[in-house]
Amino acid sequence: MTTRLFGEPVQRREDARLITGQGRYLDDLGAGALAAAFVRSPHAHARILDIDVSAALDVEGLVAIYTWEDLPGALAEPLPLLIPHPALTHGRTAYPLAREIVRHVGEPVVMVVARDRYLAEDACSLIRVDYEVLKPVVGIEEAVRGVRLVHEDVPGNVGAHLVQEVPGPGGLTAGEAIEAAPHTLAFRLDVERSASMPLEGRGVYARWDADDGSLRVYSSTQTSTSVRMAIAARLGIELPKVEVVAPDVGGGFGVKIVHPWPEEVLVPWAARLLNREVKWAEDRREHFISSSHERGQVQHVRVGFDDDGRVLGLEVEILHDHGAYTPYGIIVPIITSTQLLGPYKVGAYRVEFSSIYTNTVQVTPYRGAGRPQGVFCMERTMDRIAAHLGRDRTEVRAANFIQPHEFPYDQGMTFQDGRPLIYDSGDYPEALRLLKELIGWDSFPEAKARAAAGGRSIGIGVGCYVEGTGVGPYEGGHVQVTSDGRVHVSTGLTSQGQGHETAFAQIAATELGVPIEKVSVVTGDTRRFGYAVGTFASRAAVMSGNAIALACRKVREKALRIAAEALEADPRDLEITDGTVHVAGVPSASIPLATVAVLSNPLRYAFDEETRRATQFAGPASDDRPPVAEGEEPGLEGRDYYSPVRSTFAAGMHAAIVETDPDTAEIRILRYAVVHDCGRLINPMIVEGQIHGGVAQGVGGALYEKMVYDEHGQLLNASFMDFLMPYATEVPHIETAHLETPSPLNPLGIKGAGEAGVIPVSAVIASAVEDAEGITIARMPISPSDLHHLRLTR
Ligand code: MCN
Repeated sequence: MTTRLFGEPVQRREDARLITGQGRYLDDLGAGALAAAFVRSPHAHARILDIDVSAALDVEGLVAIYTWEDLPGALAEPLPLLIPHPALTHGRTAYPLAREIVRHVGEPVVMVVARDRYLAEDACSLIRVDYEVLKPVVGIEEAVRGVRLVHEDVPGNVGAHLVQEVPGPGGLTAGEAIEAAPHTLAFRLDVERSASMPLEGRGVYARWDADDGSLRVYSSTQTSTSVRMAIAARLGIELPKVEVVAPDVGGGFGVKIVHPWPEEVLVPWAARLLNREVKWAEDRREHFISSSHERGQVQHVRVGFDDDGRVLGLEVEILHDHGAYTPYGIIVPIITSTQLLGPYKVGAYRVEFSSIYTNTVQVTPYRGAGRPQGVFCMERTMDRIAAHLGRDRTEVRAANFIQPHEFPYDQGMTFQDGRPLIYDSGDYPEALRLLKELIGWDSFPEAKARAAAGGRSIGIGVGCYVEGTGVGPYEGGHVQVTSDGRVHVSTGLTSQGQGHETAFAQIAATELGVPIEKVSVVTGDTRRFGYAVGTFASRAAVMSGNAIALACRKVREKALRIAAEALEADPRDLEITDGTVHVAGVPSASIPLATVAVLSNPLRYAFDEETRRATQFAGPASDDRPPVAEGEEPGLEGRDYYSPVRSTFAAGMHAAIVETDPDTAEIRILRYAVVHDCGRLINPMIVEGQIHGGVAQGVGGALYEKMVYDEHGQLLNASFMDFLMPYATEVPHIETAHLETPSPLNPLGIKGAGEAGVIPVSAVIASAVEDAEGITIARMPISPSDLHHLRLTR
């Protein structure tokens, strides 16, 4: 049995539970609870004139109906703007229930509580809301004309405008560098909207305990501690009286970071008011029209470059479709604009974005959070430079790479928190070499010629990215060894399927020298760990992983101290393997960690004769010292936090070979290769699983997914019948190679991996389809009909 499990492909221990139906998701809880349902706006933009609930009052089993007028105190205020920014001059958030105006189809207007969901929906259908329908603003182009306004007090529909400039050598501006460059290009790119689409939608279930005035809330969330704070503040309950638990969560992919969602405060409020358990579980249509979307951007690019393809100046202007509200600030376009440069150093850079309101579902981060759009922009630029110069696409990329000796590398950008964006480590030339080898880049021209001779058209594409991961401010870990030798690990952030139970157990087992079977892990339960930020931005491994390691080191240090006393040895001579502390090289001089845990608790030792006999070691010292020495605590446990100065930058490169059908224009991915660098790997099998899932979502963004709004602001494809997502049959086999350049920023040397797979896929597929077809692609996704159209206009 080994306890050195860091870096091993340990099978995910949570999977047996999750794939055999033993998981406990939100809707598995609260079987007898009252059900909430919502009347949501059928209009994209309208004034509410009247709400008539009279017909609904006769519904048998109806318990309550609430509109904005019923909401007390802080609950009646707009939902919080979570990440403010000075450039967000006109941030706007929704009310939990619409007040006077609705700004997108799906905005909640009335909450109904009834005996069950059917009755609640029946009552909803009988409520008449009288609207004065206003003309909606749909699409970025219409929004920027500024003729019609989403928010009357937001001129031009511009919520935020931000410019960042990095001068080139000699202080040249990007514009000047482009003018002076031997070659220039200018073009427009479009990326369509998509959305997280977790298998399990959002949901919340609340129990009020009137006896002690406390609230227990279960939420399918990525941020249980923040939901807890929001509920306490909005409902005016003392924080210690509110507990929030994230049960098993069936995917989040970003949409469940937003906090609080209206339902997350309304359902607990109703539970308290009615003194009954209340539950709401989102249905798929609600998820389409009432949660959030992402990606939609228009980008205008101007680039100047030399004969080798080196970028001398780059200007990018981004129009970011923000939907109706900005609860998560402008983090998405900030990420696009600051991380767009990827692994490249360019001469001078100017990026400008405007965050635009439209009468559509709000935009908040979805896996990749702004990076897929940025990578699409930069990688399209690289391909166009290569095409212009007639150079190999990988050569042009290599000519622009930041070199390994140049780290830490400052891109000159300022991130959301005002801090500089500095890449900590990486080896981009080596990653590209590995990728070319893996996909067979250099021999592809022969394969392409052979295919062409046989009447087939195939193409190869490439795309590179970096990703700032492990963002702060902090995360914590608590580790306790109990007298049965078991190790209980808890951290406050939540899990949505990332394999934390396994990876964090691997870290604890390695640090403490115990078998992994002895380690249990709890996440997302404010009863166990109250201080946390949440799971997003590929941060859990870096943040909680390091916090747990640090907490384990505290426990280990204490265990060695106690064991040294019992064994009459020097702690420096001790090591722990397989759950036993022993003197190095003298296996007979040993003491089980379980016994050390017993010795650490004088209460147990003093009162339990059996324990005393079983341990065979001296109890607390018999001299004049108190049983718990000064500065010491009973128990074998430790808590620590990890708080980094800045993010650590993971990186990767993907390549794909596609085949396009000459008749149907169908695009098939024949091969897909990934080289990925997330620093030291805790569990390569989990990381590969994360990459596979990400690539699958990326394939959706590249070939299928878009939100189709009509001119009235109606989402026409708001169901899985109409919104195309890739099935397993459309996801290619993914070949993966890992490169490990440890992060110098954290004790474990790790970088994040959870979003990596999705980020470059659109860029890679565009690159490959272009190569197969000899056309120019400027918009994703690309469907067979899009390709057909491009063929006609080539
Ligand atoms: N890991 C590792 N070695 C590393 C880095 C990570 O073994 N060097 C492991 C981690 O231990 C963890 C997994 O890989 O088990 C992902 O780690 P990390 O990159 O820290 O990402 P998070 O755990 O913070 O997860 C968030 C990330 C994001 S931002 C989205 S969106 C996303 C994703 O993870 N949503 C997911 N992956 C998802 N996977 C599932 N199944 N469901 C989601 O909703």
